[in-house]
Amino acid sequence: MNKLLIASLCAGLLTTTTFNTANADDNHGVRGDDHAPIGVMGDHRHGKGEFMLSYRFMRMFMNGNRQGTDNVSPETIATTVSNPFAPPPTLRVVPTQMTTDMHMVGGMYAPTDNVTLMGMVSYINRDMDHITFQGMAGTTRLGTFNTRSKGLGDTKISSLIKIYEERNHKIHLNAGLSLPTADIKKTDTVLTPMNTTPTLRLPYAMQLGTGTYDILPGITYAGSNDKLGWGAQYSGRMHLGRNSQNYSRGDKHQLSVWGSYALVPATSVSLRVTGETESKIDGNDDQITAPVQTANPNNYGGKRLSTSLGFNTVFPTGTLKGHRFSVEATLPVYQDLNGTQLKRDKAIMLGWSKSF
Ligand SMILES: [Cu+2]
Repeated sequence: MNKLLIASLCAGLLTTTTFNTANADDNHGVRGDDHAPIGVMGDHRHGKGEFMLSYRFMRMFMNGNRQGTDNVSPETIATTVSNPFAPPPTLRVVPTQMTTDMHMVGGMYAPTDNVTLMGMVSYINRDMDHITFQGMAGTTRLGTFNTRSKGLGDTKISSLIKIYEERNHKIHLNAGLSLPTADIKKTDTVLTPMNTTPTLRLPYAMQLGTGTYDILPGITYAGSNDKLGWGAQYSGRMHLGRNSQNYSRGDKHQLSVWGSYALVPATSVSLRVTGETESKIDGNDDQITAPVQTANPNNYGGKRLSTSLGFNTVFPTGTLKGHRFSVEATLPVYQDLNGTQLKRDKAIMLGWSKSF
């Protein structure tokens, strides 16, 4: 993963230093920092009649467990955390790590200078490793197993509406809706403490969407001068009612603040800090009852702070003219998690986009 980031950075630096950068400012829209770091969604608008196509790939890792801000071992969880679906009295299956891959294809179109419309579909691949402890009590490990789910994610549509714009400062509203196009009834085979391997509905964390229509409000500010760019975005996700399985994922609020420096006009590096809060799940799916932390709606959400290093380049000339390549690597700084949960580890996002 680190090699991938370094390779992307080197490739970007190499290509941009070969360009004659003196003319780059003549070519409207080729600044690297015209876009926010790739992890920020709905960060920029387009001019009337302009289209943009984009592809993003994100890989997120989770590793090890935490209660609040304290790390906790699988043995401690298996012997001390009570199981709401008892018996057994405590949790006997403990997740140890998770990888989520997300492919996102997006389109943008500006019917007027004041409004840009945006849509995004995604394909998600989740993979979680677990330890199963033997029987009703104790710390004897029976074995390990892995569950997987993959498929279409929820679909997002939104409008970016201009509030204010002058040469160096832009503000717009983000008004979005998430459509429940993802499957929330995924199943897989598990290893139980009794050494059986039934196929069960997977816990909430392994499902591919929320199952609800969600509103996605936000406001975005972006500023720039000669070499520097900066910006901030609030974005939220509020769930409308409960889904077909009688629960609602926790509402989310996120604030990102970033700054960027243009190495040459077409290429910028960025630093971003993101804080977010997420509530626990409301209600429950009565098909999800295994003795594992992820089956308990209270073991979701919390407060998180992360920092991201990014790179953004758009080719000003040549056969790749107008093609933008971006990468952003994220590390968690602080995580205060509700109940008992896997904690986030590093994440990386790669992106391509092209305006027409
Ligand atoms: Cu765009």
